[in-house]
Amino acid sequence: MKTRAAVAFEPKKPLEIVELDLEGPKAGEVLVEIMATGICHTDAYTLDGLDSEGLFPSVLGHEGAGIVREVGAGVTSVSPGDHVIPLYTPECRQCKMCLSGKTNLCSAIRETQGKGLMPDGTSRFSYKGETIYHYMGCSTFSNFTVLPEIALAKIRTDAPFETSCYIGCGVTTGVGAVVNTAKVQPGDNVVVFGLGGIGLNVIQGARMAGADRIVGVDLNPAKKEWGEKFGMTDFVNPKDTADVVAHLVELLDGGADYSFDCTGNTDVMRQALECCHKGWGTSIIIGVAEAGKEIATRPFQLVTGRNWRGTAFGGAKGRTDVPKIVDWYMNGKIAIDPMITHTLTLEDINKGFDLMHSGESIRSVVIF
Ligand code: NAD
Ligand code: DAO
Ligand code: ZN
Repeated sequence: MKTRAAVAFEPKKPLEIVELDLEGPKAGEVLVEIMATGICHTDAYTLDGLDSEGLFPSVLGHEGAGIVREVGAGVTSVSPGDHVIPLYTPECRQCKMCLSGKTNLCSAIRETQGKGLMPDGTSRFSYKGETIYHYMGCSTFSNFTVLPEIALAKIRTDAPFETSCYIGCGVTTGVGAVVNTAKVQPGDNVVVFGLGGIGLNVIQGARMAGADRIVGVDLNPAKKEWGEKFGMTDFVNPKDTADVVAHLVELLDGGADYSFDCTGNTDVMRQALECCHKGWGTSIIIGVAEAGKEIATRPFQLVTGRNWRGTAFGGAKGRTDVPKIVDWYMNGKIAIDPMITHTLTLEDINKGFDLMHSGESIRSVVIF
């Protein structure tokens, strides 16, 4: 079949809207009509050539919601007409990682997914006979896409596509980092670095978990108002203080119980670790740093009881947890609508990247 898609032909170039050829689903695969997709910082990072796994030409996008249109042989967990959210972190429930009970990093299709291919080692997308790669196993910047069954969360049919697509990455990553990875408890003090599409979801996750002080840190003063909407109690602009770490340690009487890096900047990651409380504070890295970047701190920071951890997709097991997060949204436990600042057509998708880079948007969503 044919599908309209925004294709990343080369790094650092705008996406091009073209009609691609799309092969139907093979065994264990599913054809999904994408109804809406968010544009995440990680798409921009790959498009900018900063991702060591980035492949071109490819169909980017990993934050979608849509409807199952066709299933391949042997697919049992979804049927045509089901509403689904694609999962860049699948959940096979059979591999060593899934069965460990210790991680959400399913390994079932990891090798081929990282190479931009379906589990059989081929791509379903092509353009004028040339292979176009999949991205993060999702490729939601295409009106139709093919995914492995284990990479689809079936969700309730009354959830709007244009907002629930955000649960495919930003919401789950931020809220999940708080509840699954950090396991923030009522009364804990939290510091969030970077109040974008991820950081604001960390803030609302911390509020939901009953955190006491929720301190937001951002270079952009406009983010103060944004953080406050979702439960931030204090705002710090690093430009206004000579030593942001010392300031945070003082503000929180010794430091944060939990801190979160939502910037991808390795200098900020160090600040996030070092603003943690001696003896127990834990810093969670969410941001994805540029290829080749390394983190540093004095080892004594860890000797004296601070902990450094990271999280992918908020530690969520997608097929199990994503439908629950959709329920939280539909029941009003978490907010999504105010974070969708812009809706665009596919033809205008490059504007979504511009809005992100200028700091004007929290989330832009493309509606097909
Ligand atoms: P974003 O661009 O919307 O937000 C980043 C925010 O950080 C902005 O508000 C910016 O002003 C602020 N910032 C930049 N430099 C700063 C600094 N030095 N100090 C304080 N604030 C600073 O990005 P996003 O969509 O929220 O994504 C955040 C990061 O999370 C990215 O690196 C993205 O790739 C990553 N991410 C990780 C996962 C995961 O599973 N681990 C999932 C999605 C996104
Ligand atoms: O299992 O080795 C692995 C890697 C899994 C990749 C998980 C994604 C990491 C987060 C990237 C940002 C998502 C938008
Ligand atoms: Zn698995």
